[in-house]
Amino acid sequence: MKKACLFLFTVVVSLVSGAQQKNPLPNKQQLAWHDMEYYWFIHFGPNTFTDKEWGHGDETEDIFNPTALDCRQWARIAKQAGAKGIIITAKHHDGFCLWPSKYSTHTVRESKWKNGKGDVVGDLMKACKEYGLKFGVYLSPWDRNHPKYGTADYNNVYVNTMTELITRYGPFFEFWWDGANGEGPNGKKQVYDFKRFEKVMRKLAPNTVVFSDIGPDIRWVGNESGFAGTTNWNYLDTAGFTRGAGGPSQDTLNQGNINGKNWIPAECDVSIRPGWFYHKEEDDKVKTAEQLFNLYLKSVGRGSTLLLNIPPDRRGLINEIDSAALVDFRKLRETNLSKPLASKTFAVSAQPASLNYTLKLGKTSSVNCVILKEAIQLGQNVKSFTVKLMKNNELVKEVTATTIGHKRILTFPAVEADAIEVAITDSKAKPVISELQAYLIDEGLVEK
Ligand code: FUL
Repeated sequence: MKKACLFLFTVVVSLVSGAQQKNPLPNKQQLAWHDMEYYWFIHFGPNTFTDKEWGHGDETEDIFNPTALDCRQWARIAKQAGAKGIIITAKHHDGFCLWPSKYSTHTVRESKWKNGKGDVVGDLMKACKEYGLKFGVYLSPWDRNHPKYGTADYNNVYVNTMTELITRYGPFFEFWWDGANGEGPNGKKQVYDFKRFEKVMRKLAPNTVVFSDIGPDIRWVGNESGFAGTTNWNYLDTAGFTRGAGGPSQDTLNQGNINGKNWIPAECDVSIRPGWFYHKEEDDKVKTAEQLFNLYLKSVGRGSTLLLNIPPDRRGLINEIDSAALVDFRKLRETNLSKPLASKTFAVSAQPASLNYTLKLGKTSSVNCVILKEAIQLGQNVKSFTVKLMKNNELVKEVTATTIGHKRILTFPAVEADAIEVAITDSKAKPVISELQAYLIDEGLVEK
């Protein structure tokens, strides 16, 4: 009897721990988000007019007065630039609401712009619809203007504001919770009730992916320079961590946790200019198309997404300098990454037992870029792999790397090859590679 009990106990324990060891999987919304790859952030508000990055919240509303604001121009350029969506700072740390919120007196309604009748969030929502772009919002929990900030009641204000946005302008593809938490007008910091925010969010917007340092759906990549780790797991452990200062180390956010308990992929947020908001003196510091391409390789090409910030200027327009770089960036992606030398898809049911994937180029060609995709709907499993560039069945060059995930773009000095072999050298569980492609890109674009 004792023996039987012990046996049963062992079975139960191994079943439970087996279940815990199972890889978490992305949900439908997260998969759709991974596929977006590249979309925009828009930082706009009083800071645009005061030349600040973090307004104090005491700016007079009249300061917000764009002379030619046109959200359709933003959406048109985003579309032309190949971005898949736009996330706007509906409210930044200064507390100014870009829509006429019922829960604040520091909004577009109190400004001179359109005699207080304007609504930037509403205009952008409509423009995104018109241009077939997804729409999302950033709503800063830190509020340096709201009189209730720093008191328990402010959590009600935040929930009400969030609810107002979701019900008026949703559904959103993504909702951005910034972890920043400083003092408000009464000199106190707020204890954010994120548990409640999350509950309300899930109830009102179950299909919205929610960003914060530690998710629940997407994590911060650990830097604001636009690059993910060369090893980048979509898994993250969040137990014991809080948003903001209590989050995991920046390295952990950059690389994820190989055995993390949750599917919380990294998003690379970065600005096209040094600042998040528009400043005229940064007009000569706009990233070039080549620099943006490099960031694309380091974000999308490392299995993450690229959230590129484009701050409208004081007219309320995307500046000509930025739009020129953005359109050129699209051209670079198109000329370099739309016509592979060879491409092959591998069905889930037709994976080679040896975990060796072959791509024949048809003829000897110069190659300096290989793209791989893992079938992440089944999890992320590749821990390391080797790309072998072959010519006449002889090895010409070997490139090794670690993770793949949604997409991995490897670039290297060009070699002449007629076939590519990819060997998965280590993995968590049986990996599934869904696609393998070879390209020749401009030499100057090869990642340094
Ligand atoms: C940070 C903010 O403090 C910056 O102003 C900016 O909005 C960036 C995207 O997130 O936490």
